[in-house]
Amino acid sequence: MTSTDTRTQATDGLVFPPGFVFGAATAAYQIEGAVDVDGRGPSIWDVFSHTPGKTHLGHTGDVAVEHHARYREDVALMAGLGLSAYRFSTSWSRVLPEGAGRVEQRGLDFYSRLVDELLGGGVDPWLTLYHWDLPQALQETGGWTSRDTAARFADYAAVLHDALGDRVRHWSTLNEPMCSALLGHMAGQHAPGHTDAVEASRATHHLLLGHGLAARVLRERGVESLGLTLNFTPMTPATDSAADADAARRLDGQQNRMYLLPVVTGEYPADVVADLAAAGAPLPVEDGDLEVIAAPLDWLGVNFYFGSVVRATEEPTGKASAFIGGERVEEVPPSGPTTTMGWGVTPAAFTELLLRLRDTAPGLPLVVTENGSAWPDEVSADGAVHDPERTDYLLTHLAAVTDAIEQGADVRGYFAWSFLDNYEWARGYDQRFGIVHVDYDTQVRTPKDTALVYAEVLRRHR
Ligand code: IFM
Repeated sequence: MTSTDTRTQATDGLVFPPGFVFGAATAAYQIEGAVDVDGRGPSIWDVFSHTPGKTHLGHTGDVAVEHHARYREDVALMAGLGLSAYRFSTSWSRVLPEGAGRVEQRGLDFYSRLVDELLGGGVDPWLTLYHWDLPQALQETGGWTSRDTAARFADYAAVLHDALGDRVRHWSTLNEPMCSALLGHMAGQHAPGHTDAVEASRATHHLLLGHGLAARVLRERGVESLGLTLNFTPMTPATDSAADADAARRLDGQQNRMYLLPVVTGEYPADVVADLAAAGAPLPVEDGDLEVIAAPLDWLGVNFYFGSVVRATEEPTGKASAFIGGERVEEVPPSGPTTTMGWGVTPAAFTELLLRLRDTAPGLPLVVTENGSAWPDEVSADGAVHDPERTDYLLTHLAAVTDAIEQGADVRGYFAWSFLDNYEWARGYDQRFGIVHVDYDTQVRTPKDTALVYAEVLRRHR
């Protein structure tokens, strides 16, 4: 059997609705490099990654995978694989070096060239305005803990849309506000590296308010494909005990419902609001905010990597992704294969999540804006990158999507994370999520076996 036969066989049975969008995703700081080119201002990730001890081996995004210089080659690779869409983020401080006010035309020109290249290659651009890289100038006036940052975000959305709105149809405001708020302000693992529940609570609300204000600006400018990307970690209690059930409720509340419900129902989850107030970290909600946050969307971006099994503990665990520093909860170590991130492989939890979203947000189309896995890849002697674990992950998760669609979830698209190996934030270049391998010494790109299997899925779909 040839490798093409094997690929064809592997994709048997994966049938998606007509018009289903297949793409891959990246984010500006993770791939662009060129941090001091063409007037770009510093972002919180430049500062954080250059702070000793914050990232794996002190890795930074200074060079990343040189996408700023190599975008033409990258778009050609996407087109060659048959991707119909590409999800990328724009760097706020490349466009507004001080976060507000002065626009850097050369920054806009870069994204304009990228968009033209994509359209020329038959790849539809899906633009995300914020993937964690706040301009440092805005951090110095309070960052997301300041209400003003939400208004500045809406101004930035207007600048981007005025420059690219004639060519970019699909717009998303934020990527994973949970991570910006909790990993950045409570766990201290991400920029700006703070550990303060009050800050995390304020950042949560102002991120969501920023989403709502930017969504309004984009709507006023005629955007008809508008979304927000949230990440979800389904939480299953380890046992039937009331304590484990409550542990799962609390984490699900803090990580998932806290970001989903205000957007789709116009209300924060009452249990989390009460927990936050009890912890002395109330949300800074003002009259009318929730109406702004709950403005109708055209699609919800869903990022899924794994589901967790959680149990209650006697002592506080310092659980990272929670508001409450003294949380008495821990994740049960995953069974079965784990990725190099230490994450389990749980496709059934993906189907369950999509079904839950079908029920929580009826009528709102879903787009899987990220899904993928990191493994220890190497270029083999034959010049290829054989990554069977990633291929298996991809195929089982695509099957999980088709299962959900068959059960009535309105899923319209799937973006593999990530198109390229890249800078995995605090984990640096140690984690490879790409479907395309990057040699970090030479910047040579090599599509992994997974990319070829994915291309076959796309070919059959067409
Ligand atoms: O690399 C990140 C991405 O930036 C946001 N979602 C999760 C990915 C893997 O950790």
